[in-house]
Amino acid sequence: MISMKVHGMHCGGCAGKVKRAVNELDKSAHIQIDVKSGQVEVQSTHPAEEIVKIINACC
Ligand SMILES: [Cu+2]
Repeated sequence: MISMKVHGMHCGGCAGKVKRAVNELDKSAHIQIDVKSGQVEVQSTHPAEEIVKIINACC
């Protein structure tokens, strides 16, 4: 599981963007986002670095 802090994510819209971006890469990924703390947890079979890259690119 990947657990990371995302800066610049302040509302449900941002969280939705992150979710969509990850799901585009991996349809079966499980994503949990806490908007207040910016904590994002992703369960995916894809390499962590790819997931992190995609999340960083959309915020
Ligand atoms: Cu937002």
